[in-house]
Amino acid sequence: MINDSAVAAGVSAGGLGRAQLHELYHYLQLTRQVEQALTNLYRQNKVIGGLYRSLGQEATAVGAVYALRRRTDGTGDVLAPAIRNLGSLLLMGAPPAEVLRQYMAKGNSPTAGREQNVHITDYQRGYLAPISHLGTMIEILAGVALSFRMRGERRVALGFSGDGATSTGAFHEGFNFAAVQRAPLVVIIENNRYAYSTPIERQTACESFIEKAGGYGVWSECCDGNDVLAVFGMTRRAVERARAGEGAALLEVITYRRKGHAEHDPQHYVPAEELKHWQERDPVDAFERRLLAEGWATPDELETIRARVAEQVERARDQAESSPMPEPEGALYPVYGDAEIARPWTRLSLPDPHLA
Ligand SMILES: Cc1ncc(C[n+]2csc(CCOP(=O)(O)OP(=O)(O)O)c2C)c(N)n1
Ligand SMILES: [Mg+2]
Repeated sequence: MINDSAVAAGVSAGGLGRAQLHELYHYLQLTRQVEQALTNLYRQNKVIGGLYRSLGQEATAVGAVYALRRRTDGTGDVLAPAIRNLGSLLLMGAPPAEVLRQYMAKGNSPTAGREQNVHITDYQRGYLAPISHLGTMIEILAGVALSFRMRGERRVALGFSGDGATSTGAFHEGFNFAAVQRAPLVVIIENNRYAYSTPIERQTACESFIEKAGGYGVWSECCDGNDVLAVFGMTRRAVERARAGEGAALLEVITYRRKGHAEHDPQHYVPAEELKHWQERDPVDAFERRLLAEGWATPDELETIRARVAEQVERARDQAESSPMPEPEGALYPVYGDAEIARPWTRLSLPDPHLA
């Protein structure tokens, strides 16, 4: 079972005011409800490709990205999400309808149907599409963070990595480089216990992933990934250090992947009691209980937020469903960044074999 002793205990509201706490709840609900809409669309064969759920992990994406300097003009912090960080894109400013169009591969989606799910780059909002090869984004982010440092920009790069992705060479090379360069890179290892069907016991001989931080010589912290305020507080500390020139940080959140690797995976390898244990630690329910118990929100206020989100998601879904699929010939360009193409097959100025 999960090593509970690695989970830091005791957090406060982290200096957040009532409106900010409500905003966090809004984004937790938005992430969950957008994903629920996606699940329904997937079952209707309207989602193209796999659907990788973040059910039970929403607090990680939401809490962490809330600690970033989020801008929409290309001057803010930069994020590289992994497949289970849909919520992080919503926080960085992606409208739900745009996200749904992307998952449905619509012609007016950010990649016009060429890419799936969170594989979207937006330099203005500050997020980079993940490269599918695990660990590779840590190398990319090491470069992004180094460029911030070299240009004297007080910006930070934040990357998510699964527990499985930490076992790649790319993860090690990228992170070590950032550590040595004292680049402002914060990496959050999302320990959700599984990589496909491989449990963490077969992924690492360490008790906790942050034990590896000593080997890199960086600052580290671990927290309960299902506690949105703990994730926010931990990430904020790492981001502030990085922004102040104190270098990279390796963070770990303890959470759990409540669904299979993707919707097609019935997760037969998961013991039922393990699922039940984590269902009872649902991050959205836990935050709701906390908001009420501390008097940070009333039941009516929470109901209003949930209803507003439901309405927003329904509008987004209608908009995405009524969007057109891409034109088939659009797949031929712009593949290599060609600005203008007379005929798709002439992009390298080669003789056209069909006309020869
Ligand atoms: C280098 C590499 N090896 C294998 C894969 C196939 N693959 C995609 S996701 C995945 C599991 C990832 O597990 P983890 O990093 O723990 O992330 P999680 O799915 O739990 O969020 C694997 C093995 C890949 N994309 N890249
Ligand atoms: Mg995992």
